[in-house]
Amino acid sequence: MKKTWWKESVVYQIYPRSYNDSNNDGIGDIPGIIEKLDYIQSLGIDVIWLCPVYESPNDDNGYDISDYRNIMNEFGSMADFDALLKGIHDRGMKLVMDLVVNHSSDEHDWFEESKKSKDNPYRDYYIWKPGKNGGPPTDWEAFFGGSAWAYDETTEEYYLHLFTKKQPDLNWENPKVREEVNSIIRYWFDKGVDGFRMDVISLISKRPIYTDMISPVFEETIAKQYANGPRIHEFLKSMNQEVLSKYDIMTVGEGPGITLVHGLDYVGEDRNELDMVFHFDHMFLDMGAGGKFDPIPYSLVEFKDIFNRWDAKLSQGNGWGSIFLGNHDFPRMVSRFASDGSYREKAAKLLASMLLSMRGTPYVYQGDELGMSNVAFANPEDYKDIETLNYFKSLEAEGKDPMDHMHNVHKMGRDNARTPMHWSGDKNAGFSEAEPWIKMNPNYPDINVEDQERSTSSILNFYRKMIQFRKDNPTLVYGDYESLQNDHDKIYAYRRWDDVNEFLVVLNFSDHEVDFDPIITGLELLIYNYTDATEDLLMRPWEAKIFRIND
Ligand code: ISL
Ligand code: CA
Repeated sequence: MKKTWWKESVVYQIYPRSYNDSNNDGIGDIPGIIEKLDYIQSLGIDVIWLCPVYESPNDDNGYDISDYRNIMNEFGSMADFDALLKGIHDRGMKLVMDLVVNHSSDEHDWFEESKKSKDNPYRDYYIWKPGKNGGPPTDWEAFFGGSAWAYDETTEEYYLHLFTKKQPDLNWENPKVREEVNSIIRYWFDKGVDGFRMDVISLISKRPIYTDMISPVFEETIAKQYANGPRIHEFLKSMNQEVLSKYDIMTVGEGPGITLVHGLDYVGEDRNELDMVFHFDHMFLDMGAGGKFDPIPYSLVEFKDIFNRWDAKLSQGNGWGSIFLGNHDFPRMVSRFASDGSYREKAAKLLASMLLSMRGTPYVYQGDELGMSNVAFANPEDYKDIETLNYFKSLEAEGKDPMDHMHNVHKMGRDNARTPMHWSGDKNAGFSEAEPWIKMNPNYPDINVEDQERSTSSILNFYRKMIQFRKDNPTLVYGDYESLQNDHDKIYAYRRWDDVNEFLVVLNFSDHEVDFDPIITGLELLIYNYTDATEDLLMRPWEAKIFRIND
């Protein structure tokens, strides 16, 4: 197992639109992030992952890029970006950006050209197919609903878009596309950027024959028809060989459809492809047959089993994992995996205890360090996310009233994680003097940085303590991992150890008091989320304890 900086780092993810608005236009921006670099550094963060800031028409909030080498005007200038990068490096931190190259915006010059004619030099930058029986080439569904094919009148063909129709899929079979991507990567690495999170990178290799969906279960369609295509590893090896390997950088691939079977293929130390991946096995446990907007309760036993199996698989091949429980695409983790009622504070600290004591690089999503929770806007018009807006449209197309289905969006919508950051109890939580691009979560007077800075027992200060604890104990980075009593449906308990330390982490993922017996002696309590915690193992609701085992 090679030791390296990105394995020892704690990553902080910023969704720039919602972080801090420096010029009071209601939209977060890069100068706003610069204003907060001291705060981010004070958490003990090593790496910032910045969601897309490139030119974009914002159909999918920056994940539809129209110019890969220029900064979106709303976010600032290239000079602002250069100042941000310098500010991050001056504080000893690193910057990882978001590489979105499975698709571009339909407003990118390449697509403007490609759709002009069938013999345009850029035609094969995208995936064009003739229709079939008067309809699209296949019955594929897009991630955000509707057909994955859009018809173009000019050339009377369909183009593929696995996401919105303003996000046409790039054709990676075309060596020119692969070279364009290598050149984009070089451009940002030569500016000093320290790595990329690669958006839906598991989807870039398409199967040569386009056949109809083989399964009504969308996750299966993703894994077997959209992701893990025949040339994916060839493309990633080539990208690594030609560009990535020439810089001291980190890469993490976002991998819809990457199941345990494929896990090591992308990140095994001997694979020379990516450093880490985000898989989603634990992020679909609470989705029923109807997908994201069909929420069901999740099982802790299954949740633990997924973490156990991924850890076992990756450590076999000296691969490395990413540990995350939330990001800009999912509901707030304290609401989703824990409890955002009277136990919210305890539950947020319990999740932090897990996130920061597991094997793998932890990813902290902006606001989770405060225990920010889901929002429940009353009106469909308050929602901005294209995925949610398409869900409302699909309901209306079935003659249903979105107002009767708001609970599904309240539970699972992506805007839950996109309401602006809570800096203070002042107007708009100090995010902006102007009306923010999306409504605030009304609970910001109770959940904000300014308040939590003043309280030693706040969630914010618990994150600082846990991050420091992880840094002081490399056992939590490189040590072994083994969970206890896997069939326990309330307690997640596991050991982390190496030849220096042995720790026991005990987390009560329930509203119930649980008398837990780990059958281990010599326990010394080090970290706890109830201020009056004791060394016994009568675990109160959402109680977390981390012990050193002094045998
Ligand atoms: O369906 C999912 C996982 O299988 C969702 O997490 C998500 O839509 C998917 O992972 C793709 O997410 C990424 O690409 C999208 C963009 O909307 C998301 O914000 C981005 O994280 C298209 O670029
Ligand atoms: Ca702004």
